[in-house]
Amino acid sequence: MTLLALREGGKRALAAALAGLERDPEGEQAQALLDAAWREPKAHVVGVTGPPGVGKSSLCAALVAAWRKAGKTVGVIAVDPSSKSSGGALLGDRVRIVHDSTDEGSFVRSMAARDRLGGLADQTLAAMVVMRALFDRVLIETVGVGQSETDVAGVADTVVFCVQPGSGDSLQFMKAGIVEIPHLIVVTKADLGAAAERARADVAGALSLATAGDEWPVRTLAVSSRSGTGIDALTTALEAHRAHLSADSRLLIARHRQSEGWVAESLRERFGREGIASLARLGFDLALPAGAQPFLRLRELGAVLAKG
Ligand SMILES: Nc1nc2c(ncn2[C@@H]2O[C@H](COP(=O)(O)OP(=O)(O)O)[C@@H](O)[C@H]2O)c(=O)[nH]1
Ligand SMILES: [Mg+2]
Repeated sequence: MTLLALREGGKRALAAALAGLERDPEGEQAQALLDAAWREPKAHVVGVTGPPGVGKSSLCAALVAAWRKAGKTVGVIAVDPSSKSSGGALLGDRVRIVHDSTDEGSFVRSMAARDRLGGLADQTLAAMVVMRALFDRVLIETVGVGQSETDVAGVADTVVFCVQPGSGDSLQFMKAGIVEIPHLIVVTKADLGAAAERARADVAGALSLATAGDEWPVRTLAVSSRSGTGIDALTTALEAHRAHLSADSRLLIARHRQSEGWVAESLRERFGREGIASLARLGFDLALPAGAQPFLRLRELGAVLAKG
């Protein structure tokens, strides 16, 4: 399916294209679509992460509603935390984003995390790239277990980390440098009262000097998806980060780094460390030339390694 056909075919066409990508990700059609979509990024890609039950799905639903009201189109990728080894849903958590399925301007795709190390489904990147070429905003919900928070940083422009009032654990991880510092920290369930504001102040205090790379001071907000409190402030903060990224080519640089990391990781998964080492011997390196397309690059380097 071509990008043009996708633009004209609406949600049905998109669902079919994503199914095709999952079925045969290496196929010629899939690769052509990915290359084309890669060249035409449109959306601001926002990753929403945090532990199960913190309120990510509810927050995504609230963001979709807010953006739709503002006339933006939104694609959502919800990564299902269930895995083969846990045999189903983790802590009873299922990805559930309540939205209007008849709305042509929003689209929700659920994906199983499978057992990929790090927690983000393999197909997430491909789906993100396609949806990024179609919508104004792309949201990626992923459960934060262990290191998987850092994983969403590999696909999102802006990372929102959700913290529940009264739980200091996730914050400890960040302070200890176990997970990367997100761009925005959202204390959820602000309708629960003073605990939320206290949690927000605690987080803000603890991270007062923290920056999420490229000089972006981390912002903390208290939000209630239930009452709607703080949702406007959140969309405003997201726009502010988007504007920050747009300046000085930061967005281009960040996306380039993400692609480079993704190509390296994919090659490592397929060919192991020895494979990577032999690339150097053959005179190739993992650095992605400026402007190079990651899917194409992966095919090229993969072909080199497959030949041996
Ligand atoms: N009081 C309150 N409860 C919320 C809010 N957002 C989510 N919840 C509840 O928290 C639970 C987990 O929400 P969910 O969005 O599924 O969390 P997820 O597992 O992080 O995606 C559900 O029972 C929600 O109803 C909120 O803003 N206020
Ligand atoms: Mg959820």
